[in-house]
Amino acid sequence: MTKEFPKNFLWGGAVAAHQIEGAYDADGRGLSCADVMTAGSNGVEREITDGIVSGKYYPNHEAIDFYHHYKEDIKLFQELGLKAFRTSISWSRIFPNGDDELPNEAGLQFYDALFDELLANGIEPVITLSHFEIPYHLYTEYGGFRNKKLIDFFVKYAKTVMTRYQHKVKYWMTFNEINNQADGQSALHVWTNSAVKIADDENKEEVVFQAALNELIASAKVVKLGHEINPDFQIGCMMAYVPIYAYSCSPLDAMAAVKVMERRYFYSDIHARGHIPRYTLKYWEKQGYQMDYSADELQALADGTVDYIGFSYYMSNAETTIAELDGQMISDFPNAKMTKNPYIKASDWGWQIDPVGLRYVLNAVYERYEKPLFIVENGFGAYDKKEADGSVHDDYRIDYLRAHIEQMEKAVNEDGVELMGYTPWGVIDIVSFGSGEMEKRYGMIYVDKDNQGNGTLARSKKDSFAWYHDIIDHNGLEE
Ligand code: BGP
Repeated sequence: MTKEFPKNFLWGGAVAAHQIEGAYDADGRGLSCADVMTAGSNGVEREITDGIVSGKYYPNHEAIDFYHHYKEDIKLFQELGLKAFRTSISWSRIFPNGDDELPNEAGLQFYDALFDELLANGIEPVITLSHFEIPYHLYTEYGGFRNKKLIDFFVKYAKTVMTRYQHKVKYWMTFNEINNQADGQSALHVWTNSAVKIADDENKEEVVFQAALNELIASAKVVKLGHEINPDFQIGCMMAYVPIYAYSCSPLDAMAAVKVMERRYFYSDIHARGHIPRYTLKYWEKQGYQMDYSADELQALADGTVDYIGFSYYMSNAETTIAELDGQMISDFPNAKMTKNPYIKASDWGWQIDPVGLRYVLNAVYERYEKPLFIVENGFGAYDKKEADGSVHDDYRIDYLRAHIEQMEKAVNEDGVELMGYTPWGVIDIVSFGSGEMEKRYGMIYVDKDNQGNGTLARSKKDSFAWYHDIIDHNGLEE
């Protein structure tokens, strides 16, 4: 017996343009912020360079060269049984500098060909407009999304691609994991998400809030515009949901967890509800932040609420105890410190594996917004070992995915959550975003390439390939 998912459930796989395509300077493409990050390794963070391309190894420049291999890859996706494929459009393929007057026709043609190939193989494209890459020129020239001009550049870019692909793409998302810049923990996230330039003497948090608000305004304008271009479009946001549990049953810990979650919900609260939440307005007031927004922009937020909530889910986290926060009051809380959760295990990269956390998120978010949900990333990054005969026995990945699908099924069939689909991350091995390494692998399809960039780029199937094929075939897990 199968515990089935809804009919037309979008079983798929997900990637992002700069982590898969390579061909970073082909056919008129401009540099994006993501192209000028070096690889990190052994816990060293990726370095964001001054944009000079020679003399350094940039993992995204070739990636897995999907730009030239997409036909053979889509054949494999079709064999796997995918019903949906999530990728992003590289903004700098379309507008090489971001502020160009006319789009780059060769870039537009690449995505025409890609979407045609997917559709010919019965695979629905699910498209993110900005997945951690913004034209580099918009950073150097304008200081990124802190500058209101970027709202217009983004709207123009979105209008161009939504018009061009209106009969090929139905499912869209605006900014990938927009809430990852929430606490500014990782410079990489701030940099690739909003490409924001911050002077040393500025209040970083205030600048990032302004950039995020500008992105949210841009997103809302695009949602409205997209519905005018094609009323059948389904346009969502894309959030990273990492539930933060209270460290203990102390009421202060419980309250602290609420406050830190608000910091992450700020983004989807605006996307889904169309106004700035009261807790953020209070926080800005308390901090004395002078945020720049007009009545027209507030109206744009209200007019451009999303159709669905797309999100990634990899792990959960736990809050430190109040005592460990050096006696900070809850109201000072936003700069949360996370601690290891003794109830769950972590991956080699310290990501805490928590399938029940996915059911928790599905329930919490559905209750909060009552809009359809779409899990557009979930997966297990691991070191894979390729055997002499080319096989990869990735039972740990199968275990991870199965456990998460089990919880998803409970959320749908027992809790009544409306779930559109599931596109596990890195259905084929690609460059890792966090480390820039190839050998943090997520795929069901192995790609022969190592951390130094050596390899034939040959593709081969891992054990998880046949396993996932059966899941899709049965529309769920067999008991
Ligand atoms: C998300 C991003 C992806 C991605 C994934 C896995 O944060 O949206 O771009 O790569 O996480 O992260 P990593 O590649 O660092 O393992």
